[in-house]
Amino acid sequence: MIEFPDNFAWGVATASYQVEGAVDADGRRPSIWDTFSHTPGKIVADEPGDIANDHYHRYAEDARLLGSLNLGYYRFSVAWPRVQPDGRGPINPAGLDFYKRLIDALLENGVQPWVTLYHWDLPQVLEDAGGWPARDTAYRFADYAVATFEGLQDRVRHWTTLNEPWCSAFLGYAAGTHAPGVTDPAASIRAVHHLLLGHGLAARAIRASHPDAEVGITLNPQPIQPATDSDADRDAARRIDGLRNRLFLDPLYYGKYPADVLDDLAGVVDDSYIQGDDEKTIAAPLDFLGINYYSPAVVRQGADSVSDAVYVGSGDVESVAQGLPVSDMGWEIAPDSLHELLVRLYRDYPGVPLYVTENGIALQDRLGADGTVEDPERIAYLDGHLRAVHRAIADGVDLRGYFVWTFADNWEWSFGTSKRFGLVYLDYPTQRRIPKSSARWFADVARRNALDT
Ligand code: IFM
Repeated sequence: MIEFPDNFAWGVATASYQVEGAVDADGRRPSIWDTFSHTPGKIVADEPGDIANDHYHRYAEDARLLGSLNLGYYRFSVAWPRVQPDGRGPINPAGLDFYKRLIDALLENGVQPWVTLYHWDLPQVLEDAGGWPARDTAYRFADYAVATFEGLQDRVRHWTTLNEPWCSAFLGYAAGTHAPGVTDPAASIRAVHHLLLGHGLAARAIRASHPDAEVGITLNPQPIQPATDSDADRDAARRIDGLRNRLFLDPLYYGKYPADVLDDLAGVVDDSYIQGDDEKTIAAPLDFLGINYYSPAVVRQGADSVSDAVYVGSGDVESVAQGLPVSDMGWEIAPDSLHELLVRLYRDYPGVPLYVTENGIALQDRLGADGTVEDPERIAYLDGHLRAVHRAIADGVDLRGYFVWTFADNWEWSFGTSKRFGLVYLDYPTQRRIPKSSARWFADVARRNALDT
């Protein structure tokens, strides 16, 4: 048996806009994702997230199902436009009450809540006022985060400020494939800074008032390798590792942006957006770092003008497929790279406990005629990645938990409901939840705290 440490956290993760639906309920106002998903051509089949898993109304059933899967934790996010619909000012008690009901239902079923304060659903009014490229949004986030924390802290120990700020900044403001759909490289870099500043302000304020709370952030760092040993490819890997990983990790851990990355970005944006003690504020002490891992990248200096829109300021860098098996997202499956990533992170950024806060695979799952969903490829994927996690722990990484993305199939951003990541199958026409074979497998792993050898 491959045993995990005592008290290892087993869980699943979701995000508000991907599951809740009920977009007009109880005072909620639009987020950038409501606007984006209602813009023709942005989402597969033009399918917005208005209903998604209708979790807003079905949370009690979901909490029971989560409990039946032996899960210690449910990681979910709070919708800012539900709790503070105008992006500033008073809290909407009806919005906050939803999360109180959800948390109480989880606790009744033996599941601990793990709250993410921001998983991409910025109130549209704040985007209209400049969005993340505007400095004021950092302060608006901190106010919202503290108010939400105050409202729920009696029931919740673990708090994640932001989920994957790389996506918010680079997919949202550089590539434009995520809300708000902007394609302005300079804006994306300012967005990075204000997201991190918002994190730092919020984390400091929460810690100051409640030293017992566990406060961290979730990033989606990626192992980046050069396609060849050439100087050009190695420099491409340095630049992309800088943008994807060090641009976030260095200020969070060491209170300083990496000088080489700021140099790379000099032609994109001047650094006047970094003011006073901002970098120190960002480096608020972390109780944990969450890591969302799906796939590594191999990059090379591209020919002509081939470049990826998220590789801001990097010129003609492109990622190169390695010919590995891929998920239904087209993402290459490489569990060893998770081990490599965890070991590298804990070496370069030691001292803070790590959690894998997302890992999982999209597959073309089918509901069988007998009413079951068999997904052996997902079991193999999770098994392989859990072995990589276990090896990292054996190698000395202080890794304390693992969360599957995701609980039930849900609304996968620009892919709508066309991608299925869940342990539980969502039959959208009936909203029936049907645990897949991977759900039973994962429940058993969580119960035993171990994998078979
Ligand atoms: O669905 C997303 C989630 O919202 C953030 N991390 C990656 C998942 C799969 O794309």
